[in-house]
Amino acid sequence: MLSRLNSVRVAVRRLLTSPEERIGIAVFAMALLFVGVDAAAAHEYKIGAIEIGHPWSRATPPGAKVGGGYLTLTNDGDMPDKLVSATVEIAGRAEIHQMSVEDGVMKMRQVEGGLDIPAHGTVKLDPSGLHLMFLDLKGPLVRGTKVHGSLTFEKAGTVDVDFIVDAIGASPKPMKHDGGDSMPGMKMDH
Ligand SMILES: [Cu+2]
Repeated sequence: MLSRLNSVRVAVRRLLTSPEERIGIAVFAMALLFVGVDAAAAHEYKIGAIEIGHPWSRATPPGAKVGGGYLTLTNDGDMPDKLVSATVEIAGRAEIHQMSVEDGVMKMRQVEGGLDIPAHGTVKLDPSGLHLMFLDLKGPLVRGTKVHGSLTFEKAGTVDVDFIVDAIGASPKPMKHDGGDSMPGMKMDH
């Protein structure tokens, strides 16, 4: 990565004379670099009419027994489908959870009977709502690694997926949820 940037810098220095121009181009090159990193991190799968966008998880602190799994499910088909189960190698089991806030207390409950994915609809699992809960973790989820797992849909069948492990605090939304047994005020409603 650095060598790529350095080679850009060298090329830029050859072409430009003023420091302002150099800085402007360097900033632009950096921006391109980050876009590149982001695109490389995104990954997706497809089975039947179901597209699975960027399965990811968050690193867990040592000793944690639970973790979360997040992804986007898009149904390109004319028939509704359901996510009925998930597995992940590092956990004893995985459940589909819905998080909600009731009377100021964050609660999680299992989604009974599978998670509906409407025809031509998209369902997002993220740290602030619906998520996969990895239970009985056999080891920590380590940032930068991948965790092998599978998703089973009622109609589309089963597909193997890798969850990319991001930082502990990584979240597309500001709300905190570490899937955690360490989080004050959170009741695990299993
Ligand atoms: Cu949960």
